[in-house]
Amino acid sequence: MKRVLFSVFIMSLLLGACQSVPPAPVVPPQAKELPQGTQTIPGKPPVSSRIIDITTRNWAFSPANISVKKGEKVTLRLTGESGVHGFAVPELSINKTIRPGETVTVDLPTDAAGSYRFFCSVPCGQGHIDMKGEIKVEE
Ligand SMILES: [Cu+2]
Repeated sequence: MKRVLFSVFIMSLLLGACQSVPPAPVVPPQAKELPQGTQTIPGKPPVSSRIIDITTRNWAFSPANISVKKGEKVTLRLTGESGVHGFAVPELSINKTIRPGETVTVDLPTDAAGSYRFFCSVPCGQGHIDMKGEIKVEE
């Protein structure tokens, strides 16, 4: 009788061991979508940057005065409302053209404190000369 019980015990162990456990569904790792304005540096975790929205229209930038902190990660998001305009910051090697309905992003270098003038670099009509502004990078 003991033998029978022992056999049943062994059989139940074997059956239990053979029971297949359904494998956990493997979800393919998908490229995580990073929020807009996120900058990635190889080997470093992504850093979110502050997005500053600027609209371009006949004949103004809005806002025309921008303040950022030195070393801050900043992305300018330029959206065209009317007219074709340029956004030029020669000291920061930035020169972009923005058309109506178009959005152009540009990472703003903030490694050096100072005041940087920007202006429209596309001849756009009578108010062209008034299209200017200033970026302040503060310590
Ligand atoms: Cu212009």
